[in-house]
Amino acid sequence: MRAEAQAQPNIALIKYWGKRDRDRNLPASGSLSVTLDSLWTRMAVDFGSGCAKDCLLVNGEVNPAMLARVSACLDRLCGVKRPAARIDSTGNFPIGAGLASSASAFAALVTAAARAANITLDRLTLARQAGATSGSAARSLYPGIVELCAGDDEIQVASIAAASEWPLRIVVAITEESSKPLASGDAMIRSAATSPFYASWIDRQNADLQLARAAVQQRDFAALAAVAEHNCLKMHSVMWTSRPAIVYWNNATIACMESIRVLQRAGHAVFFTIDAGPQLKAICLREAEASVISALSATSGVRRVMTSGLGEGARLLDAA
Ligand code: 2P0
Repeated sequence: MRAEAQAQPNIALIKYWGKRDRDRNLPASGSLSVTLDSLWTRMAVDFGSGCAKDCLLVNGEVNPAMLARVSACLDRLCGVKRPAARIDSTGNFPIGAGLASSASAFAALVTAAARAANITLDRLTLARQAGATSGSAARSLYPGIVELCAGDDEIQVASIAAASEWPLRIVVAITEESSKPLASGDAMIRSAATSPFYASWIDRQNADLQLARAAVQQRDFAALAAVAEHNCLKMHSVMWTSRPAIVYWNNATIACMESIRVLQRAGHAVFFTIDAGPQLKAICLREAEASVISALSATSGVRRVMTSGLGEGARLLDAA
């Protein structure tokens, strides 16, 4: 009746920004990401706690704001006749701040809930269940470098390189710890409805995915850097040209981009990406990591940096 699982967030290098089917939460295009190892969310799901209604605690505090999404995810997975659940979520990084906390949360939730309800599902089915609540969560079921294909009717997800096959490092510059003002799901719906660039953004996603996939297969860091930065800046152009405009950056985000440019001019193997929040994520080879940490830590407005390698997909911690 109770099980606990852990998942790590993932950072997209080719972004998901737009939905094809809002009811089923299907993405309008594929995406490609890296699953982290040192940032994590743990979810314990207990269907035998005896509570009358679902109850969600996040880092020890009751969290009514996220409960509806969590309950809907459990209903989809276990059926509406399931017992009420007590869900305990803990994590070691800021929530709702553009660090993919919903990806790790829902990947861990479906993994724990399926075990707690004694339902046996393969990894892809769990990924589709997680993705139905949070599109990016489907990728956190898988390790290393992960590609999600939009598919005709259902998403497909697969790991295209293990962490050991290309041990990239990720340095996250945290410029703001509080939650973002606009949830990414609502923001991408606004972009689709209002940005004049949205259609061409979606049209070009397959070409970018192909370039990124080939770069991963050939371990071609420069090629991956070029397409990932371009893809990130295109997504933010779509956000900026939405009405009202969606701007997640702050001054420190831009200062961090300049710090990465300085490192690149000095020959370091590093590139940046930015998601629906003001944090900058630097992806680098191991030999560049110390310089990246030092440059981002010294950048004006950076509160702290977190570092990570590539990690495993969601997994059970225990079951009882
Ligand atoms: C990504 N993001 O590919 C992109 C880049 C944010 C920017 O996926 O509406 O929280 O719940 O499916 O998964 C964040 O979107 O959105 C996201 P929903 P989700 O990582």
